[in-house]
Amino acid sequence: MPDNLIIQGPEKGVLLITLNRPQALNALNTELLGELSAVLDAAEFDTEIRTVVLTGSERAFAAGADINEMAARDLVGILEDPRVAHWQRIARFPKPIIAAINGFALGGGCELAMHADILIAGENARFGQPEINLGIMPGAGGTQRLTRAVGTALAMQMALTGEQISAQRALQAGLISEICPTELTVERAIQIAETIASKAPLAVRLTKEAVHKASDTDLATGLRFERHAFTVLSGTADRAEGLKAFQEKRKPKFTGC
Ligand code: DAK
Repeated sequence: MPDNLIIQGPEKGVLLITLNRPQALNALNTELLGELSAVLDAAEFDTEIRTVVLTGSERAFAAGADINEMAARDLVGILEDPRVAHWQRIARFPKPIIAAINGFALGGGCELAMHADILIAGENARFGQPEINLGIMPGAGGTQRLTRAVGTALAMQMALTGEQISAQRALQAGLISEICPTELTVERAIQIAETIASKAPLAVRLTKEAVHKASDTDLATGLRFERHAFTVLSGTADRAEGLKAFQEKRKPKFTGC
């Protein structure tokens, strides 16, 4: 059992992962990232798990990489940093991840939130890339994913000043898709996750991949991927079931085939 995570479910296709290092505001040390990576390894091939909700506490989603751990690493330690593989593992998880963000999402915490496919936040959420205050810079996508999400102007301001933005500003900028009352953030994320979990899994998987292509490639390549993925789905039993259920005016029963 992981020490730094609370795992609940799967229930109705949703696995709930709660970061649980309250003494350090969920700072992401190697151990925690390793546990998260191992849970996702298992979740990828568990057909009972269709979506993942990732959350922290009301005070902090995560306050960044563990600064004490980072302070102990020299140049070679950074080059051989095992956390890199954990971050890559999170990034290539094929099922949708919904981040339910309350409190601080700073540095690696903001970057972890941006590894999710849907970000929703409580009214008290604060986002920032404060690495510049430590004499470093973002190292897990903060210059790339943030820029794609909110544009160069705001990303540059956040990364160069280290200043935090509110949930309201994050919504306005397109970093998150919804704001909820803080105590309802996780509930709302689970609701979204359950809705997605009720859809045809292969269609969900390919849709996630196709939407990510929009920021990973040029338009022609993205459109080509979309056309191929659409064609692949035409061979699935779930497509036949979805269309038939509509014609028969009933709810579809998807099987993942
Ligand atoms: N690391 C370790 N401990 C932390 C922490 C962190 N990032 N953030 C908070 N804590 C600890 C505090 O030290 C304190 O511990 P005690 O003193 O009680 O033992 C406890 O959590 C409560 O924090 P505070 O007392 O400071 O609480 P406040 O409400 O006053 O302030 C705060 C909350 C979030 C504003 C403040 O704690 C803060 O500024 N924290 C640091 C935020 C930060 O600078 N984050 C960025 C870290 S750098 C990479 C991947 C990722 C990264 C790098 C490389 N590769 C794959 C190569 C990421 C880098 C980063 O994230």
